[in-house]
Amino acid sequence: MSVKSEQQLELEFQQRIDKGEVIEPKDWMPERYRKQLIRMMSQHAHSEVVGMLPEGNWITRAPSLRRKCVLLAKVQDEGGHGLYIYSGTETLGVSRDQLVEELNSGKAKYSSIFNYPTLSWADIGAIGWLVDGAAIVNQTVLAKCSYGPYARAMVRICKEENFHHKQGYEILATLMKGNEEQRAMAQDSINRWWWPSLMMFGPSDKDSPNSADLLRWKVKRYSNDELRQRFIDRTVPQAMNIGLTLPDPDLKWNEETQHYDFGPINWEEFFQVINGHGICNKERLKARKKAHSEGAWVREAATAYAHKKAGKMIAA
Ligand code: FAQ
Repeated sequence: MSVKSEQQLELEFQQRIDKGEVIEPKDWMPERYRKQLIRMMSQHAHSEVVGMLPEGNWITRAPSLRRKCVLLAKVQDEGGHGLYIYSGTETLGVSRDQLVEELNSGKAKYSSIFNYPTLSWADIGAIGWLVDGAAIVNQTVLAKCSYGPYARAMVRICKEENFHHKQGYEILATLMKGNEEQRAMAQDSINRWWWPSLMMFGPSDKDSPNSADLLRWKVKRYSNDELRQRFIDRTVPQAMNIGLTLPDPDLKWNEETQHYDFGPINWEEFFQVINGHGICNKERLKARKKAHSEGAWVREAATAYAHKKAGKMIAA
């Protein structure tokens, strides 16, 4: 029996990708593909979990029982998304403990957006509308990515994110129908969240070191800039509908390109945030570490229970 060379395996792998086949955990894959997926998926899982913090901050202060129930459900959904994606990442041969350790030690990245503070109730609307809105644009495409477990996790996650998106928009639409102070609160929130939401799509294509590999392997189907543009085109009319002004004087419809033109993004701010120097980076990490150590007894109890159950099954 002839043994295939690494080069031959890579060639066949790329042919499978080009034909649109889905790669499953037990299939052969290049080590770089596996590593890129672990990097991207674990960052995504961490983002879902850290993303619970800015909204969790408002659960006790939601303005009505209905708002409180909806927000509680949303925050729980985000925790669930983290779990699906951690489980998906584990299929690549890395343990969740290892990934969590990387997050808690400050080594791993998570989305820049969650390093901004939630200063008012309107920020909960802005997160649902803009942050979940951006996440949907990105994740709808990831639901067709080449790695099966990640793609399948995205299908369910996108359904839930759509509900999050609508609840955020509804919060803002309600505030915009309210008094002057409520409208000002909504506008102030959009002024603060618009630009960081655009940064969620990552650096511009020319500064994105991972995109070439990810596009070739059909993990990404569109570039960072293409998805950012898609989000802007979709979001501007929604802002107009409820009377919000997006804080960009250069934003205007371009008949020729059939897209909205927009002003320059502050990439210096983006790189500061992803390198640990955003407004809330330290606070977020501290909160995650505290939650992890306070949850130790739950993990120990679950492990003890699992061992006991396994022992009984062996004995039976
Ligand atoms: N924040 O070469 P690229 C959510 C890093 S989920 C932090 O372009 P890539 C749900 C990047 O990791 C939001 N770091 O990277 C929710 C890389 O660093 P590395 C999360 C960022 O991977 C809603 C370096 O910059 N979604 O919101 C960011 O090709 C509401 C160079 O960048 C996902 O993770 C950033 N924004 O493209 C939860 C989706 N952008 O690792 C709660 C999956 C870039 O080389 C409440 N991920 N970096 O040291 C992706 O689609 C991609 O990973 C991108 C980045 C597009 C984020």
